[in-house]
Order: sequence, then C-alpha cells, then structure tokens
Amino acid sequence: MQITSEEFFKARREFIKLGAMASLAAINAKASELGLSGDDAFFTVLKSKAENETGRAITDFDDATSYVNFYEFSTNKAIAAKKANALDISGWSVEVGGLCERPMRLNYDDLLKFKLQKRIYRFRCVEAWSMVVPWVGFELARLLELVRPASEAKYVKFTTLYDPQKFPDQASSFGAIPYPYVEGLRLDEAMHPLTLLAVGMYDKPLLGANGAPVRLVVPWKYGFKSIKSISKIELIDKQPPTTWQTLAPDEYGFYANVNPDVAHPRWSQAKERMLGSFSRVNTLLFNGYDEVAPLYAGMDLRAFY
Ligand SMILES: Nc1nc2c(c(=O)[nH]1)N[C@H]1C(S)=C(S)[C@@H](COP(=O)(O)O)O[C@H]1N2
Ligand SMILES: [Mo]
Repeated sequence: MQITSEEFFKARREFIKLGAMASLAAINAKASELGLSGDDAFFTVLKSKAENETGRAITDFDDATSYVNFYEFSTNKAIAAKKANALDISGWSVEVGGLCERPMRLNYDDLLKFKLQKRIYRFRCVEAWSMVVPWVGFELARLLELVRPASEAKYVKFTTLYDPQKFPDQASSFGAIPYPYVEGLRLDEAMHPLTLLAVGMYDKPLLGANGAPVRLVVPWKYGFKSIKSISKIELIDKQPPTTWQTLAPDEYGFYANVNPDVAHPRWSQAKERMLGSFSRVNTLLFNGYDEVAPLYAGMDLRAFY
C-alpha cells in the first residue's frame, strides 16, 4: 500500500497511542481532530449510522461474542470465546498473492486504511442458529482490485494463520479438524459487493473470539464460509479443497449457500433459532440476500450445495 502523506505518519503515531482495543468512536474522533478524512486517514471516519435492513433486531453483543465457533481454541463455544479473546495479534500480516499482478503483504494498519463501513447483516450458521451483526469492514473487491487478479484467476482461497502457539488445537495430535482452516469463493462471489473483510463489529475492533484481526463475512452463505483470523488470500485457477467440505463432503459443500429447501443430512435447514430468543423463524433462500441469485443462474442448488 502506498503511504500518501506526511499527515498519515503523524496520524499513525497518534492512533498507535490509542492502542489496538480503542473503540472506533475514539479512533474516528481522533481522525477528525487531526483533520483527516478519505484515504489519508488511518481509520476512515464512518459515515452515517448504517440502517438495519435485516428486518430483525441486532443480536446482543454478549451473545454474538460468547456463542462462537472457533475450533482452533475449543469445540465448546463459551470456552473458545474465552480462550480466543487472549489471541495476540501483534505483528499480524495478511499475504495477498497467487495469480495477480501486484501481490502484497498488508499489516494491520494497512487494513485499516481501506474505507471502513458499517454493514448490518444476517448471519446463519449451518447448525441452525443465527444472529444479526453490525460488522465494520470493507468490500473484499477493493482489495482484489488493488492486487489485480490475472485472467486465469477463477477462485479465491483464504487461510487462517497456522501457529500452534497461538491456536492451541492446531498443536493437538487429536485436533478437532485438520488445520490450517481453509475456505474459498468463486472469484465472482468474492467480488460481490456484499462480501466483506471485517476488522470490527459493534463499532469496535474484532475480538479474538470473532476472528481478530480480520475475517471474511459472506452473509448469504453458512457461517463456516466466513473464515476467521486470515493470514493468506490467494488467487487461484481451480476450486480449492476447503476444510469442512474435505472433512464431510456429504454434509458441507463448497457453495454452502443458505437454503431452507436443502436439508443437512442430519437436520432440516428450514428454520433457525435467533441468538437471544427461543422461537424459531423461517430460513430464507440465500439468507434473504436475493441479489446474489444471478451468481447461480442455471445451477442446480441441490447438486451444488
Ligand atoms: N478459522 C476458523 N474460522 C471459522 C471457524 C473456525 O472454527 N475456525 N468457524 C466457522 C463457523 S462454523 C462459524 S458459524 C463462524 C462463526 O463466527 P462467529 O463465532 O463470529 O459467530 O465462523 C466460521 N469461521
Ligand atoms: Mo457454523
């Protein structure tokens, strides 16, 4: 990433003083105090408050940050959350490469130089629970445009950092799943404006529990596609084998589009329980994000589950 101004260096020092856990509000206040906006800002000032267009209430912060799936820490949701919140993200970087013209390595500060937006999305886990989360992030398309995918690039592969010292289950000889965790999208799915790289939620930087420092959010797909704590993003020409699909191909497909009509072999996907409530609501095709339907025109969604 190009550093654009002297102001930026000054601001960067100021922001570093605020610390990694400073709230977005504090960081934004600092940005405007320094007279920064747009691409020169270390943390772009959020525009107006995002509208909740999901038709559902935003999930309580405590539910969204404690009822989590993060197998690198534990298969028990509460234990995983507690352990993951101690994740040390200092020195983190994301390598972006493969079939592209301008491979690059981005550190945490670089990620915060993208124009950050608040997006309130539904989120549906394949286990049939769901939530509504105000994410903070930027469109993955912005990053892909920067690295300029080559014409042979057809898929994007994402990998969680492999570091058994940070992620205890990676060190276990009886790990819950094979590591590192890998996910993938078709390039057109990755370029879709709904697809986010999130660095925060509820106006705060991401907690370890939810995939600090940067995770994918693909709101029309089951939650397992939304890979956490990413360290590598690669443009590739073939569909990558992904973690859950490799582990149980009859149960988890590459596409994993939310679909009430295609049951998981062991349970129905017709309804979901919203965190914080005991009632079950109907699950919607593509989790209600109908605008993605053209991506799958002519495809049999039962065959490509
Ligand atoms: N690296 C990694 N990413 C992951 C997982 C995981 O165990 N490891 N779990 C997935 C699953 S199954 C879900 S539902 C979501 C959960 O995100 P949340 O805990 O922020 O709700 O993260 C996904 N990303
Ligand atoms: Mo999930």
